[in-house]
Amino acid sequence: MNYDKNNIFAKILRGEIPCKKIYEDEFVLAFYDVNPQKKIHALVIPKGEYVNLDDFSSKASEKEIVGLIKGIGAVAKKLGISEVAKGRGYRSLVNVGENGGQEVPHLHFHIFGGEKVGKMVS
Ligand code: DGP
Repeated sequence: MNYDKNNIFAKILRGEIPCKKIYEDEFVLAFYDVNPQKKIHALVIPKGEYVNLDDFSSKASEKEIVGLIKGIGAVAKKLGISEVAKGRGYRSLVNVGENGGQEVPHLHFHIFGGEKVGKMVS
């Protein structure tokens, strides 16, 4: 699986284009989606170069895998939507490839919240 270093999220990671940052640590960067589908719509991306979840699950180190999952939890908490933060919950999903509807070829988890998210798949 070839990683395109010029994809938009690679450019955001390098600071070449701006984002509305929510959270950052050693393993992840989280920022608001430019085209929000719900009241709160965030994206959490690993700092490593992974095309999608297949690529990540087969090549990422255990530290990176744990870091990404913990990062998603940290972002939901920071946004005040996690049940840990006494929020009302949220949905996280990841699109993979053509059938999954993935547009940007750098792995990203969507986080939707701030309101009832609705039907799981339309
Ligand atoms: P997906 O279809 O799962 O690949 O979702 C890609 C998401 O990325 C989509 O909801 C819009 C968002 N997006 C695309 N370009 C940018 C950008 O330049 N900045 C930000 N913040 N989000 C972007």
